Amino acid sequence: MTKNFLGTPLIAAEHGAGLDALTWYIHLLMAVLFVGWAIYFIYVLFRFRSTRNPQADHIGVQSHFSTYVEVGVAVTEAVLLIGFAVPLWARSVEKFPAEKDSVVIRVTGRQFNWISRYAGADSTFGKQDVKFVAATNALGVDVNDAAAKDDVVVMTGSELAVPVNTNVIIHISSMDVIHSFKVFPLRVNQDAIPGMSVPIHFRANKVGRYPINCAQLCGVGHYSMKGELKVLAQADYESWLKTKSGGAVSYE
Ligand SMILES: [Cu+2]
Repeated sequence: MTKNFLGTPLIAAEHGAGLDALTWYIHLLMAVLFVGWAIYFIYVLFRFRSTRNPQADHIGVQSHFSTYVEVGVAVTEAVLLIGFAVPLWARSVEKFPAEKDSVVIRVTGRQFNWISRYAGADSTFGKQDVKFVAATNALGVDVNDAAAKDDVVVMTGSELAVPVNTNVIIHISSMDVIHSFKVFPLRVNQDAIPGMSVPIHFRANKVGRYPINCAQLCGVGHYSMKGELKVLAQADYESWLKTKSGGAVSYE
């Protein structure tokens, strides 16, 4: 599919084109069924009108045409499901890249913003435990853990950055109610559920700034729970990360 007939948003991730193509094929099948049924309905109204058929026909339809059409529709649906939907799900949702070859981020939703946390230079996240949660330590990070020292936490602005053409894994969680992390151009959407950490993955292929939306009605401030995901060139990503850490972490 080259033309975007459905007017879906810009695609900025590798798996996006396959997803949009499947959506387009399903719409196409539904359009064919809709038009087919409408034509059949009008034909039947005309063909079996009472003036032409004063007596009911007890034998009914002799031809096998409808059976062939039904089999055709079933085969098309099977091809869409087995040939497109299942492989797409397996590739885009199930098949995760290795963490060592990916940028790994933890994103936590709360009423009403997103907090992102990066592992820093050592690629290891500092330990977290609910017992460390305090007014100055919303994520419950163990500040005595050596691995926590270089972690980067972006608390304000619901801001997130990832490098382009790189595998990204985001572990999504929530601090209070159910939120949902949605970035249309990256074709990712995952509920943020308290007590759970659910990973998603993607590979962004277009540099840009894309809106993060909360896709679950999560309270009175839901409308304001939007952020920005920046897809940056590798060098820009590294300098962005530096501006955020400043070599130290503040867990306010
Ligand atoms: Cu929300």
